[in-house]
Amino acid sequence: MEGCLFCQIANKKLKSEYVYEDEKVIAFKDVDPQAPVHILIIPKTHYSSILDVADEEMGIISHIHKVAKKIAKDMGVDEKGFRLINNCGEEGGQSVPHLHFHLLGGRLLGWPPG
Ligand code: D5M
Repeated sequence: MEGCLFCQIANKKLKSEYVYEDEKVIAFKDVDPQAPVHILIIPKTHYSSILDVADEEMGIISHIHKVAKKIAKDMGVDEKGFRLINNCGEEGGQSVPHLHFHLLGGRLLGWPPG
């Protein structure tokens, strides 16, 4: 989508530190890491949030989880554990309106989140 930051990263008009790519998703390092491993996994198709994903399109969410599992293994955080988070909307803490999942690991993560 025109003007969308993560669409620009997905189509490489804006460069990022990519760690994974396939035909449906792309993953890159978060510019403001909150943990030693902080990766964003996004669909290449623009969805403003999870609320925009139609029931029949939910396969993309399962695919993102599959990719998260692979990245967690590749980055060596699978054994000690990691967190996969989707922030949705203003009170959910979403600041970029293109669906994304945060994969965080490499330290003990607190709960509940702030
Ligand atoms: O998360 C949005 C995340 O996106 C936040 O952790 C910073 C990150 N971000 C913002 N701009 C960039 C670029 N250009 N590269 C990589 N990461 C970026 P949210 O859940 O919406 O608050």
